Amino acid sequence: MSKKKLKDFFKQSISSHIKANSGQDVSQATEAEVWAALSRAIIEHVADNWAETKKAYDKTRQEHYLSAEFLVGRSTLNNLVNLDIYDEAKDALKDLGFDLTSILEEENDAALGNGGLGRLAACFMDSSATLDMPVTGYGILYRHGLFKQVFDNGYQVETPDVWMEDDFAPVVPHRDEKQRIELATGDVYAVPYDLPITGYHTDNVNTLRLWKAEPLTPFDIHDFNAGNFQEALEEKNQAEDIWRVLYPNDTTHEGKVLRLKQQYFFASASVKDIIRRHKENHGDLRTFAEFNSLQLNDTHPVIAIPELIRLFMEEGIEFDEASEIAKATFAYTNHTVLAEALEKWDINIVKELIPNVYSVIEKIDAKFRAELAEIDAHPGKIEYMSMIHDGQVHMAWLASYVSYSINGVAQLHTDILRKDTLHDWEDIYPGKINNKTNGVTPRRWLRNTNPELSALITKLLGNEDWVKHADKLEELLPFADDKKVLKQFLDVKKIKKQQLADMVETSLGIKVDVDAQFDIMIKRLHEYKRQLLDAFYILDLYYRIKENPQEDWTPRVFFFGAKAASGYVRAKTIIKFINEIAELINNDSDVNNIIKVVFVENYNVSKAEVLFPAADLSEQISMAGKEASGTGNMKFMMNGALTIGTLDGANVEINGQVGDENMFLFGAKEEEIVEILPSYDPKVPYEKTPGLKRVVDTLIDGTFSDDNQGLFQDLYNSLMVGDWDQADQYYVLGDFASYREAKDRAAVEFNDKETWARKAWINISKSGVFSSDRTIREYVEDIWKIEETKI
Ligand code: GPW
Repeated sequence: MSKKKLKDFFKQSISSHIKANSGQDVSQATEAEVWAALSRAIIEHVADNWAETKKAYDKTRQEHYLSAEFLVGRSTLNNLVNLDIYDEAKDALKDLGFDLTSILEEENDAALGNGGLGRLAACFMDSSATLDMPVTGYGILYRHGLFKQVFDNGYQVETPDVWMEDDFAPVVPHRDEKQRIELATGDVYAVPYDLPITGYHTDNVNTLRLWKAEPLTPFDIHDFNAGNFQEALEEKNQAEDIWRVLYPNDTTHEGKVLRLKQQYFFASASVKDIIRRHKENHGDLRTFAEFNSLQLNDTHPVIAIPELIRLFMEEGIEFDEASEIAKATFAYTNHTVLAEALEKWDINIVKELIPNVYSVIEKIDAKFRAELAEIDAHPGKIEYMSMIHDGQVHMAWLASYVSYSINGVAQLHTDILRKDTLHDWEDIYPGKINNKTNGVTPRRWLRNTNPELSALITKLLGNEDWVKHADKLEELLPFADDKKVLKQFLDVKKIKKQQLADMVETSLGIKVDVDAQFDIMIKRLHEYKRQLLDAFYILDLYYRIKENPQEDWTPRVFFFGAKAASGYVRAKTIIKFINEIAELINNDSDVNNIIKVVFVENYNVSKAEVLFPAADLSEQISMAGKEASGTGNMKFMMNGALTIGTLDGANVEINGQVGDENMFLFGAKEEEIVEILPSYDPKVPYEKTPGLKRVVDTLIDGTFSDDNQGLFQDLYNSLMVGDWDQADQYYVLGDFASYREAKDRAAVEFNDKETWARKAWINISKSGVFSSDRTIREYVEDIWKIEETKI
C-alpha cells in the first residue's frame, strides 16, 4: 500500500471505530478513545495477515509457549514500528487533530507479570514473530496485573492495577473457541482473547492467547427468582476469582488454592485448544508430538503434563502410550535455584481441586519409580526424586522427568543446575539439561526506547539491518576510537538523562543534575539481589562526604526502582530504609549538590523504557550463584551503560564479551561463596571494614525511624544474628569492601568522559549476542525443531 493510501486508511479506520464505539465524531473523542480506535485500526490493518499466519502454522510443526506471565507493557508503539507504519499513523492522527506521542501515553501497561520471567516471555514473543517462527503464547488475561506501588511516608503501599475495564482494545475474543474446564469446585469456561504479536518488518503476525474464565451460566435464575441474589451470582464470582489478579510473588512459592486453580485453568484450556487444533489439522492424535511441542516457562504451567495425558486417555489412548507422547512433547525451562521458588503442592490441595489429574500424577510417579528401580537406582534416591513424596507434589521433578529438554537461562545457572539443583537428573538423563542464555528484544529495548541512539547507529552502519540482526552491532566497534562518534554518543546520553530527569521532576518533584553519574538499580526487591548493599554504600558515601566536603567528589544520582511482594516484609523494610536514606540526603544541603537518591515509584515496563537509556552505571550486584540470569543487565549494556556487578548469571557472559576493563567486577565468586559461607561470620567484616559498622548500626541506633515497628531491628538481626546459614545469608557485609572499591573507582573513571564513552561504546558494540533473536534461534534449533514459516 502506498504511504498516502495507508494514511487514508488510518484516518478512515480510526474515525469509524470511534463512531462505532461512542456514536460520536472523532473531533469529539478523548485521547483515550483515540488510542483505543488506533489499536482497533492496527488490528484491522493486520487482520488478513494474521489469519493467513494461523493457517500457515496449522500445516506445520508448532511451538506453544505456556507461561503464567507475559509482561508485555505497551504494544502500540511497538506495533507501529514493527509494521513500518509509524509515520502514516502519525500523519493520519495529525490530520484528525491529535498528536501521536500523547495518544501513545494513553496506553496502560499490560502488567501481566512480576519481573524478569514475565518480561522474558514477552521478548520471546517479539523475537518469534520477527523470525517468522510458528510459536504461540498461552497465558491468563488477568483483570488486575501486578499491583500499583505507592509510597506513603516511605513505606510501600499496594493498590490494585486497573489497567483494563470490561475490555481491552488490542485483544480480540474468540468465543467460538472457548473450552470447558473441569474443577471439583464447579466447571467454568475458558474464553480466549488474542493479542496480535507483530514482528519487525515481516508480514507474519503471531498470537498471544490469553484466557479469561466465565461461569457456565451467567446467574442462577432459580436463586434469583427466590430472591437469593448473592447465591444467584456465586458461580459467576467463582469464575471471576480465577482471572481476577496476578499473584505478586517473584521467585517465591505460596501454596494457595486459587493459584493452583489459575495454573490448572490456563494449562488445561491451552492443552485442550492445542489438541483441538491438532485434531482439526492432522486428525490422528498419535502424531501429536510430531507436530507440537510445549515449552513450560518454569513450573507454573507444569500441571499441563498430567492434563495432556489425562485428555489422551479420555480419547482412548492407554496411559503408557499417552505418557510417551507427553515425554516427546514437553520441554521445561528452569529460572531459579532458590529453594523457596521450587513449587510443591500439598497432595490434599491437588486431590481436592482436580482429583482426576491427581490420579494421573500418581500413575506418572509409579512409572518413574519403576523405571528407576529397573536401572537399580538407590531407593533413597528414587524416593527423593519422585514427583510425589513427603505429602507433596514436586512440580520441578514432574517437569524434569517428563520433559525431553530441561534448560537453564545462563551458562553459570545451567552449570549450577547440573552440579547441584538437578544433579541427580543429570546423572540419570545425561544431555537432557542444556543452556539457553536469555536475551532481550532490541526492538523495544533499543530501537523504540532509544530512537536517538538508534538513529546514530543506523547512520554509522548505513541501514537499519541491525534491528533484526543484532550481531551487526559489532561493526560499531571501530568507532570506539572515533572521538566525533563518542561525542555524539555522549550527546545522546545527555538527552536520555534529561528525559529521565524530567520524568522524575514531574512525578516526584526531585531535581537532578544531568551531568552527574546516573547510577541505576532497577529490578524486583529481593534480599539476594542486594539492594541493601547499594543502600549501605550510599549511606557510607554520605558520611564520607560530610567528613570531607572539600574532596573532589563525583556528582552522582542513585536511582532505584523496585516492587516488593506484598507479603515479603523484609523486602518492604529495605524499601523504607532506602527512602529514609533518600530523605536524609536529598534534604541535606551539605551534600545534595553532590549526591541525590531517587526511588522511582511504581517501577514498571514504561518507566523502565525511560530508565535504561539514561543510565551510566548498571547495578547487577546479586550474591554470586543466586541470580539465574538477569535481563536488565542486557538492556543497560545495549544502551551504553557500564556494569558494576558480581560474576553471577549473565554478568559472566557480559564479562566474556567486554572483558574486565570495560566493566566493574567485584565480590566473591560463586565457587568462593560455597567455600566461605560455612564458616562465615558477618561480625568480622562488620568490625574490620572501616565505615561499615557505622552504616549497619543506623538500623538500630535511631538514625532512621520505622515508627517503632521493629522492622529495622529485624533487618539488622537478619545480617548480624544467628549461625552462618542465618546471619547475612546473602553476604552483604562480606562483599561490602570490594563493592565500595569498585564503585569508588567507577565514580573516578566517570570524570574522564571520553574514556567512559569509549567503554560504553564497546558495551553497545558487544551487546548483539544478548538479542532474544539469538536465544530464540537456539531454542528453535536445539529444542523446538520448528522451521521458519513465512507467509
Ligand atoms: F522463580 N525469575 C522471575 F524461577 O522473574 F520462577 N520470576 C520467577 O518467578 C522466577 C525467576 C522463578 C527470573 C530470574 O530471577 C532471573 O534471574 C531471570 O533472568 C529471569 O527469571 C528470566 O529467566
